[in-house]
Amino acid sequence: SAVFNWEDPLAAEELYTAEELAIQDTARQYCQDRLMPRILEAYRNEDYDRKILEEMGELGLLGASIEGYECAGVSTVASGLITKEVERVDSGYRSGMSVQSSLAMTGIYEFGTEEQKQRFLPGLAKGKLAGCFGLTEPNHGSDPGSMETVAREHPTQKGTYLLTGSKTWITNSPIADLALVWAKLETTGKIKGFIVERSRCPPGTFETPAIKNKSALRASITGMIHMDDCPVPAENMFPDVEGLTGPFTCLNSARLGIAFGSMGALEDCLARTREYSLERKQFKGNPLAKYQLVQKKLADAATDAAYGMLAAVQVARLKDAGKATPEMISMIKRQNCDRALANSRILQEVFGGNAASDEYHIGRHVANLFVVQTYEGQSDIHALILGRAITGKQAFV
Ligand code: TGC
Ligand code: FAD
Repeated sequence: SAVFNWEDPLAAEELYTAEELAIQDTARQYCQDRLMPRILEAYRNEDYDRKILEEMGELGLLGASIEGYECAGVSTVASGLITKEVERVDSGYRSGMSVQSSLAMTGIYEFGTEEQKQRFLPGLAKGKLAGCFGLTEPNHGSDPGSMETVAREHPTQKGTYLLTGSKTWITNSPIADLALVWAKLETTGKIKGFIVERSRCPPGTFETPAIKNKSALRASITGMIHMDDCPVPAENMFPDVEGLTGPFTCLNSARLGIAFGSMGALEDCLARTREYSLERKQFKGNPLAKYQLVQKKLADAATDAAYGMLAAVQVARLKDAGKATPEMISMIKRQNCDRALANSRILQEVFGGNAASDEYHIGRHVANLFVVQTYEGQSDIHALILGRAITGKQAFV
């Protein structure tokens, strides 16, 4: 007969294929055996280990849903489960993987020429190359359509563009071998995508200073991109896509991944809080877990995590069937991030003063989840995307 499993209350695992379950196991084992032991020092010292990308590459975890080009070609659910296992350890590790896989690789896969795909995707898939995705600018975050970065044709060298402008809060930029940069063509004002190869940029034209002393996501590396007449060959531009459709197509993939990932972080908070509440005793030797107010916190978190997983799996399946819309992805990105943040913050209370010690991990998840709710479209921006879809009225401007 059926048994209730608090770790998977609505039996989401029933929805996975045998292959997806095996991929989840592989990812979990790697994350718990290899990432978990590193996280405290990495977070304390803001030290992202570049080798992680290669380790993930060896296991086929990068760009996992891409077909060909040395990628694993797994389902969107399997790719989501990988993301979830990484974020169960830390959102920063997931961030480093997401920009590589969902943003840089997806962009090249969806919009690159065959030559671009052959040149860049295998190296990115193996983690030999590190990629980043430059959309956000110092003056334009939620409204990337107003970006100031421009690409102008080289006055004398035909077939070369010169990129000028700054991007900020760019995950992986300080270690990136290539940056997928979005810039407006000077002639048309239309947004185009460029693959900027660091090794081909003359000194002073492409700088990627790190943003230090972050209060969250400290286990990922974040920086700026400054471009000053940075020469990029026309063969490194995506030929056919223009406008925001380019970056937003990549974001659809990354946002769906975050809907899974944030549930990994929440599940970790729940498991740690449950364990702590069973061990910690207050008032006549009773474990905290015996108290009703504590049980309600656990019940709320377990419920939101279970609902969030079912919704993410549903949208991932629809995506593979060609039936997912960007609004569905906005809905689950927003809801899962909001619920993960709100629940983790409440679960944190169960640890009392110990929550202030990083050894208990809960404070790190809470700090990270604030950023996860902010990047890839802050939750209120997703509310406006949904509001526009529901009413037909646009409320951004
Ligand atoms: P809007 O008029 O809505 O659309 C402009 C054009 O884009 C098309 N489009 C989409 N295409 C594919 N997928 C989507 N989700 C799309 N959304 C829009 C649309 O059809 C239109 O095409 P066309 O041909 O008619 O031009 O554009 P808007 O300027 O009004 O946009 C408003 C808004 C709020 C929707 C948008 O700007 C937005 O989503 N803002 C949030 C910005 C954001 O998400 N930035 C993310 C930066 S990357 C990042 O954070 C990585 S962190 C990763 C990590 O470390 O893990
Ligand atoms: P703003 O756009 O200034 O928004 C501030 C607040 O105002 C938000 O709460 C927002 O919801 C609200 N707001 C804005 N407009 C409206 C409106 N019309 N109506 C109501 N409320 C509104 N970007 C990349 O391109 N690549 C990356 O790899 C990347 N990695 C990141 C890593 C980290 C650690 C962080 C913190 C950010 C990263 N980002 C990246 C940037 C991220 O996508 C932006 O921070 C995010 O899109 C929000 O933009 P903003 O910070 O400029 O906030």
